[in-house]
Amino acid sequence: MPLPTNPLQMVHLGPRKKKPRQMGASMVCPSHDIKFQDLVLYILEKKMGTTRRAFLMELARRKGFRVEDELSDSITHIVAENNSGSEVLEWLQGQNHKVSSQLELLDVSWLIESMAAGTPVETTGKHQLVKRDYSANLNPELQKTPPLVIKKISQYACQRRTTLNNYNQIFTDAFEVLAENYEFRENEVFCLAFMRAASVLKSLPFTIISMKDTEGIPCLEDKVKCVIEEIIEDGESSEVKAVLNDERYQSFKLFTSVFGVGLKTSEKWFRMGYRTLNKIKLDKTLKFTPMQKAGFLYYEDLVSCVTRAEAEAVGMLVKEAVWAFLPEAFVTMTGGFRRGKKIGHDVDFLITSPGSTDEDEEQLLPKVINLWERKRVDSGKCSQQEGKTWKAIRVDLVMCPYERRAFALLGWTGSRQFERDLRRYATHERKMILDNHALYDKTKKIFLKAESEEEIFAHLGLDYIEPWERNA
Ligand code: DCP
Ligand code: MG
Repeated sequence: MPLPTNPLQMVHLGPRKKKPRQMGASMVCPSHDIKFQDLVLYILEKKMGTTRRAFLMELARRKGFRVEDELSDSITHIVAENNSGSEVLEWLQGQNHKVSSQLELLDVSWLIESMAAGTPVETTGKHQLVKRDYSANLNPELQKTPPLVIKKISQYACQRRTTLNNYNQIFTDAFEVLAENYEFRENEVFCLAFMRAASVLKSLPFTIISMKDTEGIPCLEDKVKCVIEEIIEDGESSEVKAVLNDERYQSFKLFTSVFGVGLKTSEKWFRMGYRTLNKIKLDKTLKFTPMQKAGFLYYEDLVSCVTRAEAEAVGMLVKEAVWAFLPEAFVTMTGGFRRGKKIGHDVDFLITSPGSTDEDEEQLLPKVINLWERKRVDSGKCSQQEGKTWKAIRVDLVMCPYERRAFALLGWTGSRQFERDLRRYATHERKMILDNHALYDKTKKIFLKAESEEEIFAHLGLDYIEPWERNA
């Protein structure tokens, strides 16, 4: 262990077991056994202060951590307090320190939790100031400089890589509540502003901890920044709190949780004075659509999320049914599950078959539904709910002509914000029209063909974004 250069590191913190001591050139240094050989820690003094740094270094060493005084290539973990990822990266750049993809930049909470646990705890998004794989994602030529200086964040979700690892959930959850409330109030402009803001923050490789971190980030309007500022200062947003307590918001949230119920119906029920589902179900004067009837009947099943295992099981049933009519068909799970989500509100499938006729395509879904309907009746699994051994799950089936499968796959994989921005990008940046069926070049006046999603991105002049990076 290198000798401490700072005498404050000698600070004794209460009673301690006698340990063999090591003699230094001019001072006595307490020596501690290193229990965790793979980790080499460096604690950043910036914004933490000398005294606290010395205190934490001593404590960590006593707990068996190897803590270095100086920055060097052997450091594996850098621990900082009150610093954002961008600040730490900037500081490291100033020190001419190479940031490898293996280096962990962590908040002090990780060290404190690890010391409490007596062992290094797993580093997760809540500890990581910078996504660890971030520099590995970059062009190796660019890796020598810290990543944040290089990448300008695009206003388009289709030019950002957004995995499920969200470092700013505290903000994005708040924005999503506000966006939803604006949607319920049919204020599209504000709704979109908060959805875009949530989307851009989900793509950041660090957690925002000060307003300085928001500099250079697109899609953050003043209204949005006010909410960020309040959350940084108070840990919560008063506006979000008010919305969550708002009667209209609560009622709309409840009503739209019924399958088949949208804004129009919610508005009607709310104006009729309804606040609970039970009263609505009992109102004989209300007419429900077949979807709403199913929504009420299977309410509990449908509000509980679909797991991946359930989605896979449904996939087998879909394939079995589809192949009964079109043995050549490809059945692909799309939507959130294709993006790597562990749960979903439904399961989405895209079905396509080489050589299928228009008639085949038109008839497939009715045939599949009909087959399932017959099976359901035969098995007696009608609407009886008592002691039931099955679960109702929403399934979205999309059938498309084989030549259009790439467009359909791209369109049905989502996320919604990613799709919105793909279209917006095509229109505004390329003078093209993109939808779930085709891509039209308005300048050349031709439809552009594509056999794969990669080809569509290439037509649009975009870098390819993998499905799991489309969680915008
Ligand atoms: N989609 C679309 N237009 C629609 C509905 C959906 O383009 N009117 C696309 C974008 C969605 C995808 O299809 O991401 C699947 O829709 P879902 O509503 O099922 O959304 P997700 O699968 O992304 O999320 P969840 O996990 O809630 O099902
Ligand atoms: Mg879905």
